[in-house]
Amino acid sequence: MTGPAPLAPDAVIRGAALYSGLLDRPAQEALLADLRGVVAAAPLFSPVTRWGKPMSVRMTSAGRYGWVSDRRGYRYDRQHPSGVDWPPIPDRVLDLWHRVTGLAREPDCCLVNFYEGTARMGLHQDRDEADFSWPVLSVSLGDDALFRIGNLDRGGPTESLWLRSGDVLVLGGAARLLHHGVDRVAAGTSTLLPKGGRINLTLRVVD
Ligand SMILES: O=C(O)CCC(=O)C(=O)O
Ligand SMILES: [Mn+2]
Repeated sequence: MTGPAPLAPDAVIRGAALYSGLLDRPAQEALLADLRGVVAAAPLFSPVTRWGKPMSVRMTSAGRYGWVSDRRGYRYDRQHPSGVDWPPIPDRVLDLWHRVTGLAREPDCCLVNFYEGTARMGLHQDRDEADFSWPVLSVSLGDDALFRIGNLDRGGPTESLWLRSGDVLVLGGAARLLHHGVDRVAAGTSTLLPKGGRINLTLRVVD
């Protein structure tokens, strides 16, 4: 691993590194403009679980791989469900990854999660990647989200924190495989998205 040293976090919660307000409003707006381009090339879709249950989050991806879930299960795919390649990860997103992680290696996937209304994400581990020594970096944009972080096993005590627009969270090292999820999004807490809601970007090295 080469490159500049990783950035020092503002807080560490169960080993997860939190960079509060790392992106100021102009940086958030610039990222949002980039994401509009991603969504134009690879529209948001509503994934279903292996059991056919719709997920409440709509999603798309950028990069060599995108994360998809359907009746065939969860996996990384080279193409959007429509059959088109995923658009490239915007340079601004890659710059943020390099700046925060200090890694020279680029992420393969930038998952874009869009939370509207009562959308949430149940406790899970990110474990569809080949090598868990690479960190996962996530960016929050828009309304505040109540994020829950737990343990390597499914049960046990958890801690909750509010992720706000411009916050960056890194799950790396011993925290890489911690269970985590989003219990709810607080409508009207941000003016970034004209119609409200929350966008989460999750950057991962896949293979
Ligand atoms: O929305 C978030 O903050 C978390 C998203 C997440 O955990 C995931 O997409 O795997
Ligand atoms: Mn996750």
